[in-house]
Amino acid sequence: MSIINIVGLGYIGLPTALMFSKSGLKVVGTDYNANLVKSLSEGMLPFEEEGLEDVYQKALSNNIEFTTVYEKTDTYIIAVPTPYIKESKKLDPKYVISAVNSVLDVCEEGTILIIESTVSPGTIDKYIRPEIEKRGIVIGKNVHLLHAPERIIPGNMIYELEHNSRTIGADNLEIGEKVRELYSSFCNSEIVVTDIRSAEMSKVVENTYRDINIAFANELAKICRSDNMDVYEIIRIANMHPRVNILQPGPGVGGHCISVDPWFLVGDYPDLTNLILTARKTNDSMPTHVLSRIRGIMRENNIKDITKVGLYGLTYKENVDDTRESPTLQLLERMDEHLSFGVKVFDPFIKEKIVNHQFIHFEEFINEIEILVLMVGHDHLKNNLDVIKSKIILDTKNICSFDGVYKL
Ligand code: SAJ
Repeated sequence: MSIINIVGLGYIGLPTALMFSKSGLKVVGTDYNANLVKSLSEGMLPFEEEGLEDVYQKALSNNIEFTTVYEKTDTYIIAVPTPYIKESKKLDPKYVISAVNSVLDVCEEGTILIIESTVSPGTIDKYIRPEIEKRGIVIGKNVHLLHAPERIIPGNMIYELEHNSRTIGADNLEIGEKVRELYSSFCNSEIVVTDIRSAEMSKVVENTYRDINIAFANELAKICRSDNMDVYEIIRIANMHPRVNILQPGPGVGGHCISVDPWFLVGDYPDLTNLILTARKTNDSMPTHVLSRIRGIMRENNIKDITKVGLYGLTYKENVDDTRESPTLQLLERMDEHLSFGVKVFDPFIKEKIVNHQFIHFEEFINEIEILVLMVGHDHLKNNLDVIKSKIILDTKNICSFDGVYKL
């Protein structure tokens, strides 16, 4: 193999490109965002991740290239975003389709074309194959099509790229084996080769499983709240059973994966997805549950002014800077719907103002509020527990152990 061209240098494509390059393979990373390409070429990473800087330096010393242009080569990995359409709950494959076409414009005969972007089950058959075939290209001869969905978790990406097992979906086992070998240049765990539809489906099933498990924890939180029981203690004890592993309740489920992928199954199999739909609705109801807890706490403490309430955390989870579908944004949207404006917001990871009444300085934020709602458990907060002690606290992430703290 000559050069691997990774297309899309976002949260998945960039670390993947760096890992291949670190392992000694010749890598070209392509992105249509010229500013991103420029800063990557000048030594600047667009986001932070444990271990990313180190891998980046190694890749730079192995002469990784960043460009806006597609490379003429025989191996491509497409890791462009697959936005989801909020209203229809369906995936929009436009970026994948456009990247596939750009690859087909330049690629060599017999090229290997791997799609890493998460796609809803059936997308490759429905959209990608016809797109290739309408150009008179024979799949399996002129081009080999594969799907290799990623499994890495933001916050621990580099470790997981190396240690998580992977799935390769291929039409042809021999090509699947070849791609398995390619990924084993950095992946030390088992790499399973299967067909493309099973690879698409298993990816979405993994995220759906987690969504359902979190929904169970959230439902338990509501049950325990209604009858004055400690949900954390109950989950802790239940999880001591060797075959029970309940996840943690929280203010909602965000991110571009777990809160999105289950909808693909609901959209495609509406008559067969009662459990999946209920779980989705349960998790989506959590910001409203937090809102009603806030109202109750305001009443109890005789605080009438919503501007005295502050939400800590805007990201979808701890120690990342990604705000997509975040429970705090969902909560703010619901407050707006109820014409309740003025709640204050702070997140140490978000330095630009993206919502109203957002603070950039923590102390200033704390000084302005009476009720502090902990929406995200950033390490920053865990290191500042002394600063928040004097506030009335609603802790949705079970971080504070001091007396008088309200829980979910
Ligand atoms: N959450 C809870 N309770 C929990 C765990 C998570 O409320 O016990 C919430 C988080 O706060 C967050 C949301 O769920 O709002 C999702 O966070 P996450 O850490 O569970 O997952 P993601 O979205 O960062 O990454 C997931 C992972 N999938 C699984 O664990 C099955 C990751 O491995 C995938 O690669 C990623 O989706 C993806 O790209 O699909």
